[in-house]
Amino acid sequence: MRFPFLALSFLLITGLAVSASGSDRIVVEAEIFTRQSKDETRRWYVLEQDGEVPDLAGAGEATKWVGPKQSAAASASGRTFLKLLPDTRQTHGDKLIRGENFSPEPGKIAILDYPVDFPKPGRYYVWVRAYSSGTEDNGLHVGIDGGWPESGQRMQWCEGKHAWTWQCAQRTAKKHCGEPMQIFLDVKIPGKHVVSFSMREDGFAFDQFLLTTDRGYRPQGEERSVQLPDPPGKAGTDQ
Ligand SMILES: [Ca+2]
Ligand SMILES: [Ca+2]
Repeated sequence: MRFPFLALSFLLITGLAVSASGSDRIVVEAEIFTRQSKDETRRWYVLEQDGEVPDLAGAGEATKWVGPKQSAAASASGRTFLKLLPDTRQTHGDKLIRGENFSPEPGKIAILDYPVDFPKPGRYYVWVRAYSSGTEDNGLHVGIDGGWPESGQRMQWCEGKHAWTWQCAQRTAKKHCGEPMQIFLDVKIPGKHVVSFSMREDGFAFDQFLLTTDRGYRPQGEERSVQLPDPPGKAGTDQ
């Protein structure tokens, strides 16, 4: 599924901020993806405040999957977010089907692509703003340029149920709720790259993501998109 018309919006909404300390921050709305692939069993749907319930094309009862969650749009950035549907595993008691409602491996199901212009090489920590309602809708994978490094696997949320919550933590065998600041992408060559996300658990609700070289940065609330970078020598300016 492609949204070519979103390409321009991407340029308008995606932005880059350069903080006083010289670290970089890139904020992207989840709904401004440029490509979705491997979406036969699960697909990301755009949900908007006061928007229409999307046609799930036979994938399930739209009102059952969407209705209870559409209210989350009221507090999402841009009043719009993505929801991975259908969500057949909502509680631990629901049957776990690998390759359908759960994917321990990254890059297998429901891949979203975002072109991102990295201003410099470095380690970029990946934060995602998610809305989790239970224990089976709070996992995601992130990769870059078609690769899925270990440091992008098993993003995990435990705290912040029923509210949009930023997290940058990796689920590990020792720490199921996630090791903080263990989700990152190493960029060796600056310039354009493609950042991708894929399903770990169905039902995931995805509002924004943020990339930063500042390990100490902590996103709060709706992160504001910022203007595209100024010519070299000038710092970016908040809108
Ligand atoms: Ca689920
Ligand atoms: Ca959003």
